Amino acid sequence: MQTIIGLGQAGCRIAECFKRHSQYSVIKIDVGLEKSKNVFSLKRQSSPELYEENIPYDIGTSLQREVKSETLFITSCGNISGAALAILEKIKDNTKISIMYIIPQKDDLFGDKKLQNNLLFNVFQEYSRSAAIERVFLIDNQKVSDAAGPVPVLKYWAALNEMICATYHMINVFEHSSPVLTTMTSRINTARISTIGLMDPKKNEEKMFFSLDIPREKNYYYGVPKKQLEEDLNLMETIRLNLKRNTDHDKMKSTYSVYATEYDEIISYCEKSSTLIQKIAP
Ligand SMILES: Nc1nc2c(ncn2[C@@H]2O[C@H](COP(=O)(O)OP(=O)(O)OP(=O)(O)O)[C@@H](O)[C@H]2O)c(=O)[nH]1
Ligand SMILES: [Mg+2]
Repeated sequence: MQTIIGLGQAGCRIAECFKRHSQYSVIKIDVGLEKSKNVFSLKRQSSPELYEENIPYDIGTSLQREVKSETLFITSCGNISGAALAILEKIKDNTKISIMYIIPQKDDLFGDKKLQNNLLFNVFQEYSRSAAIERVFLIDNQKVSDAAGPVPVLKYWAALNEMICATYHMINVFEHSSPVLTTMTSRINTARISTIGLMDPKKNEEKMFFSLDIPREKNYYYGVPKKQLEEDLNLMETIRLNLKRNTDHDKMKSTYSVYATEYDEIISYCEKSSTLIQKIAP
């Protein structure tokens, strides 16, 4: 079982989506939440710094008790994200941490949020490069929105959050199942700055959730209906062609894995990882 910790509005809402799947234990931290098991309410503060200075003592001991062996910590860069590093510090000896960092759209980045984004975007990448955390997944709301296509205003965040959760979850499920075919070997240990996304196998179109510069490793996951695995004569060639087209430099390691599913249609996802610190788009 894996722990999902959501901090702030974006973090908590995405974390909430994971409750649907029995593999996860979900913890939420924000202001104005009704306190219950695995829900922690912080006092509202006026700046990220004040959140950092005012972490209640008991939250550390509770989190240490609750976290499982692996944790995905989800946050964006609102004021409350000032508490992120202090919270991570408290649980780092109790669980293996990965971070999912949500980057707001450009028109939503100003004032404290912009400063906080500059800080967290870099710090989380430095943490993962130095192996203080397992991995950081960079997720750009604009890219997720592009992948989702047109959505009614009232369903906007819900649609993005569902897509982020489903993509992470499916890759996670595939990683923990046996492929019928794979070219995957052990991962490149230094490529820990990652992103995830969807793949349209027919059009050979990737919809990644962050535009990762110079990926070192790309892993494609294909979930194929059983019947198609038995009968489709072209699938193998399509998958290999996709891989070939998407390998854009010599040092890049591209792999694919094929899994049997009970779905009616083929589904596919991609995870990319880089060794290099990414820059904020100008
Ligand atoms: N993907 C996604 N992004 C969101 C959601 N809600 C807000 N955001 C983005 O996250 C950024 C940070 O805002 P919030 O998550 O609301 O901030 P917060 O973490 O609650 O922090 P405060 O400033 O203390 O309220 C916003 O500027 C939005 O761009 C959501 O439900 N899903
Ligand atoms: Mg908030």
